[in-house]
Amino acid sequence: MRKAINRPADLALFGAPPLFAEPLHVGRPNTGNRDRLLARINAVLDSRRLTNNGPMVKAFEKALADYLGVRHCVAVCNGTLALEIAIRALNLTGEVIVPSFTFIATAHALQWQQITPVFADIDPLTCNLSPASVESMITPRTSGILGVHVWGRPCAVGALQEIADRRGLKLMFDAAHALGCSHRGRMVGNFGECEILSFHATKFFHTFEGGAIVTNNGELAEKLRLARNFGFRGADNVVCIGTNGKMNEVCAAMGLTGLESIADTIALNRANYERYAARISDVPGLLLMRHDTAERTNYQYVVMQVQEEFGLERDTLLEILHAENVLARRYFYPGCHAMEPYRSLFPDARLSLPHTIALSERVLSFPTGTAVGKKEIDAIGRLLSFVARHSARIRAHRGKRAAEKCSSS
Ligand code: T4K
Repeated sequence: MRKAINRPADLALFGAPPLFAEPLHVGRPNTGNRDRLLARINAVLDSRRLTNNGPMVKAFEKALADYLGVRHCVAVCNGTLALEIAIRALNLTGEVIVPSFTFIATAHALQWQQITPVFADIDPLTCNLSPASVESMITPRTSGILGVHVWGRPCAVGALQEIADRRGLKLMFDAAHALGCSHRGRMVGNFGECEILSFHATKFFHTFEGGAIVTNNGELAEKLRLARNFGFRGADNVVCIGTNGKMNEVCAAMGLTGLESIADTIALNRANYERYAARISDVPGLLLMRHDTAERTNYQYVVMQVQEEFGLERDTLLEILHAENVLARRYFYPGCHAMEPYRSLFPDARLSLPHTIALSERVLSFPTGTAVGKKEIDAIGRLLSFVARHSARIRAHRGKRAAEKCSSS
């Protein structure tokens, strides 16, 4: 780690060497106990059972269902496939209401199946679907609501369920961020008709690629199992349309290994989160996303909103951070509605999404997990504090450098 930053010219943005020699990433994978992982992978290789609902997948499904206190877990090859299979198994059609403030997979999983994602706005306090906005978007074509527990903070589950029941809609959740989180004391995974999880490498808990659908509905679970395996019920007997959504044995081995250390991973993320919170507590205009401390949460994302009082726009701060090798991300800018094909299909969607647009322009996710230690977080905290204190000088220095570049070219 380099240098003290005492004046704008010390910033890498202006040509100084970066604060960190190596990039700090969001989403650095955790591997858990490598020896145990390799032992499991060796067992898979020895058994020559590599996929098709083998013993590792079955053991992983059971371990995950136990962890969540949910009856059925159907492991699949990624979170997007989990969404697609669940949407189909629930017979969703026509229009489904989703937030625009989510990863693009949530919307694509609908559109991929010719179902129109209708983007509802978020509540600016929770950053999750606003039940009032959801209600205002319901039309005779609406068949369901797909809530997303963004950054692991559960949606307004009760209010959404009440709307779904009253209006005769199916409710499911994209819980890609929310493994290990609880709502009113109950683990996420137990709400709506079903919930989907992602175990992508960038998640705090991963299976390289992977995902699962969890539900307490046995009939639905049976449909999901058929759908992930081409519709086969036994050899040579296909009873419905299906796809290949299976998780393989090596991915399940990673999952079983990761589950053994999930509490340690969460503890590490929690310590990182609390350290960031302490280091930026007196930085004006940086609002750290908070968690309900009465609930369980996984602390996998360190998310801040860059507000006006910070003195620089979010994207300028992002440039400064990237120059210093702090690879913060703008999850989920600019919102699904502003990306194709939705931008062209629904050019007016933005008119009903003021809170989504405002948040997507302010938000930044910071490196956490094993990508950072105490020293790195302290240095990032000092950098943020310096930038906030000297925002006017940085702006002026930037303007001066841009003018010099112009006149020399
Ligand atoms: N629903 C929601 C709400 C989601 O957030 C997601 C996925 C899904 C559904 C779909 O689940 P999956 O089908 O993906 O299982 C990443 C992930 O690819 C994606 O899984 C995740 N959400 C999304 C929020 O983030 P990118 O395009 O930003 O990833 P990428 O490759 O830029 O990686 C992010 C950072 O992580 C980089 O700085 C590098 C680092 N990294 C990445 C990989 C893949 C590593 O250090 N090692 C790695 O192996 O989408």
